[in-house]
Amino acid sequence: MKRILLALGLVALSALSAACSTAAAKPSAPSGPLADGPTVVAKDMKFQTTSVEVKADAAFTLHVDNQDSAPHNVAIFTDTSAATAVSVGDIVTSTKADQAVPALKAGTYFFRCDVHHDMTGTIVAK
Ligand SMILES: [Cu+2]
Repeated sequence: MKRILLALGLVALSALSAACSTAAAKPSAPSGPLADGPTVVAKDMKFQTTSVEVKADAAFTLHVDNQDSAPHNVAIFTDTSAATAVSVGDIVTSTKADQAVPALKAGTYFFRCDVHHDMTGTIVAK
């Protein structure tokens, strides 16, 4: 009987963790060397940097400089529908953070703050 309860508990636990992992759709960070990338400044509840250019097909470090006392992050998506994330940075307040972004194929990407969806910008990979 104890064994059955234990098995049921494990099933419940794995179902729970599966549910959690779908909720947090955070893509994994790239491994290997990263090129030094651009800096995105957040200030006065806006991205002061709304368009950045990066090298295509090369993982890079995005520097996020949040000068606000409000929490911001940079979440990068394949397009403005924000359906498919390619990199989701940690939400930070009044500090700088480095974000490891996987190699992007040539194209235009959309980014926004997950806390304030009206804070948006564009990353162009060339
Ligand atoms: Cu924000």
